[in-house]
Amino acid sequence: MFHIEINFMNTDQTQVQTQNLTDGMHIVVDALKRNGIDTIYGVVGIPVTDLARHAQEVGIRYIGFRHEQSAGNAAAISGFLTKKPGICLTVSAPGFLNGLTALANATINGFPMIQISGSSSRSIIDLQQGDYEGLDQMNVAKPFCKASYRINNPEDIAIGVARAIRAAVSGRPGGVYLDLTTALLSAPMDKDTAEKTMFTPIDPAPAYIPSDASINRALEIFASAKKPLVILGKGAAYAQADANIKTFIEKTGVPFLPMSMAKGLMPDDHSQSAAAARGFVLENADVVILIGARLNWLLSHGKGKHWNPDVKFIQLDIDASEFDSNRSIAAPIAGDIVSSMDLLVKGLNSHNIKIDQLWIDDIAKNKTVNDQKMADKLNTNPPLMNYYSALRGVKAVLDKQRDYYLVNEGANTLDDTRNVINMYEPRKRLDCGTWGVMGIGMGFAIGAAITTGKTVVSIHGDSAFGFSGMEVETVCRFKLPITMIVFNNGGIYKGDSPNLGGGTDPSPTTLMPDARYDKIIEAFGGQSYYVTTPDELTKALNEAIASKKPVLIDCKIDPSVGLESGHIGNLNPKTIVKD
Ligand code: ADP
Ligand code: TPW
Ligand code: MG
Repeated sequence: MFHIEINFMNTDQTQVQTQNLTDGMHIVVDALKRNGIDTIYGVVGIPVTDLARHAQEVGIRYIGFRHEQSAGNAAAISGFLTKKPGICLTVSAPGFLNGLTALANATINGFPMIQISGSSSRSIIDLQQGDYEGLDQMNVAKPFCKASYRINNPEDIAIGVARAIRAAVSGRPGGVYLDLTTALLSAPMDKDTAEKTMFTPIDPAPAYIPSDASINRALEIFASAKKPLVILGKGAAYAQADANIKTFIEKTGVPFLPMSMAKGLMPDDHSQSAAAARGFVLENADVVILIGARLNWLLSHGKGKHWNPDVKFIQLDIDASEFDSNRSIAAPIAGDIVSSMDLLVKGLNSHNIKIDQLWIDDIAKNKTVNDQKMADKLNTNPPLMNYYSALRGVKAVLDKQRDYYLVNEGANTLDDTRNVINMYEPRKRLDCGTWGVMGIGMGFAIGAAITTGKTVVSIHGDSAFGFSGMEVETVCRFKLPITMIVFNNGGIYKGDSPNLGGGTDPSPTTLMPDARYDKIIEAFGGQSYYVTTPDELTKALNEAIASKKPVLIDCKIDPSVGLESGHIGNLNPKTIVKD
């Protein structure tokens, strides 16, 4: 379909030459396809428009977005769901930079993705002579991803793609940047020679089998515990060791706590879940088994008043440099979680794990008290909905669903939804992750819908939604079964904060209290609802899911009810002078 223009002396020769020629752009698409890439998320323009067209021509799905950050987030979440790198395609400089936030976020979270950007002329960039969208992208990308490569020659394309794939999925997964120069995309190459360069990497994410000694050491410490606890992280969810994790937990009877995106790896209503006794188990556990979870800020670095100071850690991680990052790890298990769990489960036969019934009973008592507190919060009926009464309306619907994905972003909207909405299946909850980043919502929702073909319910705070809200058009253009719920309290955390200077400008946290986000989807032909009561919300959500079409529900929340910074207000700077 695409013709290469080369000026030859005679017409016959031109025909012969072009028949046998291909070019960098076609070779790139060929290499991606042969590596099993079935979808590209992106925004086109010079110099990658034809690349996207040709990808579509050969049967790769191309999902065009309104902003590269959302395309990158979609690619990242598809990587998390499939263990294959999601691909994000962007133009040079500004498009590249727009995608870079998502690439960095993927790297921090351990999601495999490859951002492919076109770039301008090397010689002009290197001498800073002012090329169209000129930027030294490969070097800019380096601190934000696992690896950053540039392909300069068409004969290196297969190698370059293989390197990018390996870097993204091996070890701790993450983001990779792949720079394709305009010169490369137009570089001619003999078809047969190009064909000979093609290959796909063998075993790109090799198993990493832990030593028997590390498994035995861990099981001995586990067997000595009086109050053990398992913490499941999103690395465990990613690894897809679901059956062995279930066996290990159920066979030993050990209580478990899921990190946010590991919810559903074991069902939230499982009798061994200690989620409702989180504070109690962290303060009291004497041995904690971290399965694909880091001791970062989300676990108070394993230190301080939230933790038993004498706790011993067993940690399963594919990245051995993670051990001792915050606390000494008594039993590091360096390996991939599939292999590690397999050996741990086998090792249970030769170790006598017996969990103290008193520990189980104490957790149960603590859970009962907290469950009651939660039920009380959920059962209030304030005149204007608060987060809990609204979530009661959502829970009434989602508790009956299994076959759907939940995307969640915001502050109060994030924390309260996580605590109220149970997950029952692995890798179904997708959220702000390690950085607590706003704006992942629409990209994750679209990425999940495209990757799985399933229904997605995305719950956004009104501020969070604003970061990627224009992707509603993408949802409608691709007719995706996504129901977006905006918890609209007219602000970041709260909608009723004053301007401390007394002027008429809205406060830093104030957004429009009477904004109607439902009107946005109407512009693109989608279905809208505006709800002010839990029952209306339940009805709207039921209808929305049943329709399998794009729906946006604006859910009016009392502007005065949010907590500053949600559940992490303690992380704000402690300024001496209070206004
Ligand atoms: P959470 O936020 O849920 O606590 P983190 O993202 O902090 O989870 O931690 C995930 C950990 O899982 C990372 O340290 C990462 O190296 C590890 N990990 C990811 N995939 C695997 C795997 N297949 N096998 C072992 N460890 C893994
Ligand atoms: C990329 C800082 C954390 S939470 C939040 C912001 C702006 C929005 C909270 O308001 P929302 O939710 O979404 O309406 P709610 O229910 O509490 O009212 N920029 C980025 N990421 C982050 N985390 C911020 C800013 C922030
Ligand atoms: Mg809000």
